[in-house]
Amino acid sequence: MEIVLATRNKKKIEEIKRITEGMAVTIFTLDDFPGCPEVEEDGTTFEENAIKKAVTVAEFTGKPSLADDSGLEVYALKRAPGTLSARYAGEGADDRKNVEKLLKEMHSVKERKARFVCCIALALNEYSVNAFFGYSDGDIGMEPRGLNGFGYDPVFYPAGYSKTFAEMSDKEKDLLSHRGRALEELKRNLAEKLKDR
Ligand code: ITT
Repeated sequence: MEIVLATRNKKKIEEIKRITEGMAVTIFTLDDFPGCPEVEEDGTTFEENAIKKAVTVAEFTGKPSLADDSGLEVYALKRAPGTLSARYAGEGADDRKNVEKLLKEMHSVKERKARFVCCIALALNEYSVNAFFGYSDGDIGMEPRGLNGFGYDPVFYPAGYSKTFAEMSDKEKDLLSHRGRALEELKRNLAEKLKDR
């Protein structure tokens, strides 16, 4: 099956390619489809945004499309940054600025529980779309640690571990991550569908 990844985030592309390795899919990216419209992520949930991205790209390319909408929910901050994770420190903010803002907001916060959420939407065409979810629970650290990964990885300690996602190998992160888990759900669903045929 051919699938177009509906994301412009290079780190997400790397992770999705890595996790789907071995599946019978040929992956295309938006670089293969110049002119694909930008999607305004104005949904209030991860699911709404993921579906909007996948459907827009499936409609434009005429191929099945897979989108990822994800983010960090910090309980003490009423689940912020949530769907605004990529733009927490403002439009066009980079990972470093977003992490800086998060640590500033949390400088006197003792209760540091958080979770990463990932919604993967697979649109076979503009009429047929399914969403899959993955979660990763953990705590926010006091300062950034580690150089791997992206986004909030340097300040996220997955539950039961004393190192951040950014201090883990790719394989370790994929096994524990919200994205790894959402893609496992998708794989399970595809396997079930093929079995029923
Ligand atoms: P696309 O919409 O083009 O896919 P984006 O980066 O704008 O790219 P989102 O709107 O889904 O994607 O925002 C995701 C943000 O959540 C991302 O930029 C990070 O700040 C954070 N995030 C998501 N997954 C993460 C992960 O595995 N590790 C660290 N931070 C993550």
